[in-house]
Amino acid sequence: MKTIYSPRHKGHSGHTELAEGVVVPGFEKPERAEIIRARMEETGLGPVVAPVSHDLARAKRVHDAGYVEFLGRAWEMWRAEGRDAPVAMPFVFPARGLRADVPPDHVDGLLGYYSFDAGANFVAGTWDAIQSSFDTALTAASLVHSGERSAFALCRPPGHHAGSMTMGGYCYINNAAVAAQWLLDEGANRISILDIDYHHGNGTQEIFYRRSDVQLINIHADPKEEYPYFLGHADEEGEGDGEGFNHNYPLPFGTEWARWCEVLEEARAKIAAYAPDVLVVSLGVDTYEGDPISKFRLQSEHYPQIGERIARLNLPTLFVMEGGYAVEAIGVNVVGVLSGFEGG
Ligand code: Q9C
Ligand code: ZN
Repeated sequence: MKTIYSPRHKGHSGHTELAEGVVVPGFEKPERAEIIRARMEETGLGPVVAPVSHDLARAKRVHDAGYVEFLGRAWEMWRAEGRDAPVAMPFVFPARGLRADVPPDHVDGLLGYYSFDAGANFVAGTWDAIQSSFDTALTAASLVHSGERSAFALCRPPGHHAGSMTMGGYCYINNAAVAAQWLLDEGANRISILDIDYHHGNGTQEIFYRRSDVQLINIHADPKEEYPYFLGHADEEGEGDGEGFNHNYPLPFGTEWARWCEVLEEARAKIAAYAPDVLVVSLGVDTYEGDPISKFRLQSEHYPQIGERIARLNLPTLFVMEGGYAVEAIGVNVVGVLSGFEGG
């Protein structure tokens, strides 16, 4: 299996986040992708190749055009305010009772207008990293489109929390959604997205909620007790044309392999019944017992079994990197899924 990877992700570094009332260094840091790439090379899973540049029009197929353009301007607008602060972050949001239909002019207003939380911040290299992550997803998608059984998009920053016009949860462009739409635009009829990140993929759900050409299955921590809190309940089944094509499996804190795997089997049955042309896996390994921000209890030995079960669907499969923050184990766990898929 080929891995698509760009060192340009490293420009997105030195940013911070709010955690438990304190501004701390971002958990979503460059070491994550570097440790995965090192493990890839060490295990000889397959070649690691650079992405090809793609037109941002492909991102605007699932995102608001003004949103994508703001992502490209946010850092220069921040600097134009004469600020020395090395991190641009939002602090005011159009929540209930406020107007969400008029984009403000000021960068502070725009950062909040296009965010659902304060978790997608900008430093000087963030936009370049976002673009490289987008290119990585689409380059991997084109490999699968041209007949490869699978490909791995080592995207950073991740994407599944990013909605049609909202960033958050370390995500800006929704790489998996952009890849799914690209595959449809290139001739696929149906795509399934299996999101196995610990957190609900609220952005992907929002983007495809009214559509029947993308089936979305999410296995994640129950939003009643875990981030993103405001989407991911079991009764969200899609609307309009999309009714019946969205499946959420919220699970409690402390979920272990036995239960998680039962749910994966339900998900596999749903995917097999839908019979997609391509399966896109939003691959997060923050389900790991050692993850610093998560509360499931999967162990490293379980990740190859996930890959092996996904392979049994016998579908062209695109893996897109999402979360996973136990940096010392992230390489073993991600490469575990991919090598399990390839048959050990
Ligand atoms: N400081 C992904 O896994 N909340 N995003 C963190 C701990 C945000 C996770 C709280 C978690 C976002 C792609
Ligand atoms: Zn996550």
